[in-house]
Formats: sequence, C-alpha cells, structure tokens
Amino acid sequence: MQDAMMPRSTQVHLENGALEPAAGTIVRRLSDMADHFHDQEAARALLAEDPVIYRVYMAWEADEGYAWLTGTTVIEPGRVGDEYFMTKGHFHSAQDAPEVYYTLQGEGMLLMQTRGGEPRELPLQPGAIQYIPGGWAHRAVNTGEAALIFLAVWPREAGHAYAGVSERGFPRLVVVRDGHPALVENPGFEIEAG
Ligand code: S6P
Ligand code: ZN
Repeated sequence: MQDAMMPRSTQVHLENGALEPAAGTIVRRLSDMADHFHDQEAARALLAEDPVIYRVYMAWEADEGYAWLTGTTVIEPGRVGDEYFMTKGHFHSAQDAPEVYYTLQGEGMLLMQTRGGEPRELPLQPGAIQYIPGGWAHRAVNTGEAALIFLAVWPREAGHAYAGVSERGFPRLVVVRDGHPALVENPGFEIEAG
C-alpha cells in the first residue's frame, strides 16, 4: 500500500484568478481554437492580434487511486464578431465522470449538451455552484466586461474528450444582441453519425 498523500493547500488570487502555488498553467489563445467560433471571418481578422481567450491554473498533480483535480479558469472579456470569448468545451473521456463549478468573479453562461445533443444552460455568477452530471459536455462563456473566474473540481479519471465538441459545436451560441448577451440556436450544430 502506498504511503498516505499529504494534505495540501493553494491560494486563489481573487483579483485575477491565479493560483499560488500552481502545478501548471494552460494558456489558450485565439489561434488555439479559432475554428470554435461561428464567425470565421471575424476570427481570421482577430488572429493578427491573437488575444489570450482563457487561462487554466491547475492546483496540483493527481494522486494515485481516488483523487480530485481542481483548478481555476479565467476567461478574458471580449468577443469574436458577436460571439463572446469562451472555453473550447469538452466531454469527459470517462463518460460518467461529473464535475462541479463554483464561480468566483464575473458573469457568464455555462453551456452543456448530452451526446444526443440535448442542450442545457445555467448562468455563472459569483457564488453560483453548478453540478455537471456525467455525460454532459460543458463550455463556459464570459458575457461580462471583466474576467470570468471559476473553480472546477473533477475526478482524476475524467479525462478530456475535445474532439466530440470541436466537430459538432454546441447546440446554442451566446452572442451579443442589442448590447446584451443572448442565447441563439447554432446553425452549424451537427451531431456526427454513429
Ligand atoms: C476540467 C474543467 C475545466 C476546464 C477549463 C478549460 O474538467 O472542465 O478545468 O478544463 O475550464 O476548458 P476546456 O474546455 O478548454 O478544457
Ligand atoms: Zn470538464
């Protein structure tokens, strides 16, 4: 039997969402995900600038056996055309693996969908806790004028299956309409055969 793992702690800097210490940081720029936005002309125009869309700060490495992973995500404010900055979104590779989101700062929308393409959306605002059951792909969208910062907690076994989402997109998009965020049907949404 392995030795007991040690208790641990990390600090969220609430003003910018960074963790200290962090076990790793992922930075996603527009060039890492330009094809995820529906307005490809706007995406190409913004590529010259290649803004950071979001950062993920991982709190710690996974332990052996049962383990929770946790990290903060910081989505910058901004849009590609009329579509707000957002995460790529993913299903978990272990299809039953759930996740919890806790929003610390900012405002936004959590987009979800089942494999069968059933959509569900929940607002993200400071203090809101969301439970994402296994089987639901999830994407966070920043609809505010400041960074959207949330903490996610998920089981080590979950893994990330990005392909399912990058091919089909989400059933709904979050776009600006008359100066306000609006959910609209995604005309490009497709569920792959099989
Ligand atoms: C992990 C959890 C989050 C996301 C992060 C970035 O299961 O859902 O930490 O990884 O918000 O999103 P994405 O879709 O690029 O992994
Ligand atoms: Zn996840």
